[in-house]
Amino acid sequence: MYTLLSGLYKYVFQKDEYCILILGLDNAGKTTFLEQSKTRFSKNYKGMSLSKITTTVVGTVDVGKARLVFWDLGGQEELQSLWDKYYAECHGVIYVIDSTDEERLSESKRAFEKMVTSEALDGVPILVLANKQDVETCLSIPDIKTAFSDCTAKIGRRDCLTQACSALTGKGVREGIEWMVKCVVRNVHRPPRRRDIT
Ligand code: G3D
Repeated sequence: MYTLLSGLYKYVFQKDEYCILILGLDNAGKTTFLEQSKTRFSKNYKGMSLSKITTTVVGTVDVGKARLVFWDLGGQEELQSLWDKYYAECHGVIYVIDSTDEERLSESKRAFEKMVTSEALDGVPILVLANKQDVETCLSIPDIKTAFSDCTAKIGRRDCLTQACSALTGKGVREGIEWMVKCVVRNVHRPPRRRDIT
C-alpha cells in the first residue's frame, strides 16, 4: 500500500530533472535560444528584455514529466575553461553555432572538439544547433557538417543531432528540445534527479 501511494505521489507531485548545458562561442545565440525555449514551453512566461540577459543564465522548461534545467555558461574564451566543471553533472549538451559567422567557424569547431573529447561527457547526448538560419546568407547545414566532419569519430555512438534553428524566430526550437528530452529520458547511464514540483 505504501509503495502504491508513494508511486502515486511521485507521479503527481514530482518531475524527473535533467541538467542541460548550453555551450558555444559568445554571440552564437545561446541566451536567445534559452529565452525562446522558455517562451515556447512555459504557458505564463512572457520573455525577458534582452538588455537584462546576463552571461550565466539558468532557466527551466517542463516537457511532460521531464524538467530541463538549462545552464547557459557563456562562450567567451576565459569562460570556456569553466565548461568542463559542469560535465560530470549534466545530462545533455546543446551546442550553438552561429551559421552567419564563417570567420569564427573553425574557432567554434575547436571548442566543440575539445568539449566532445572530454571523458566526463561520455555518452551524453549532444544537440548541435545551426542557429541564425533566418539570415539569407547563412551557412547551410551541409556546409556546417562538412566543416565539423573530422569531429564525427569523436562524437562516437552517443545521440547527436544537427538541427537548423533560428532562436530569434523560434524555428527549430521545439523540435530540438523535444529531441533532447527523448534522448535524456532513454539514457540509462545518467538517471535524472527527482524533484517535487514547485
Ligand atoms: P550568446 O548568448 O551566445 O552570446 P545572444 O548570444 O543570445 O546574446 O545573441 C547574440 C546576438 O545574436 C544578438 O544580437 C541576438 O539577437 C542575435 N541572434 C541570436 N539568435 C539569432 C537568430 O536566430 N537569428 C538572428 N538573425 N540573430 C540572432 P544583438 O544585436 O543583440 O547583439
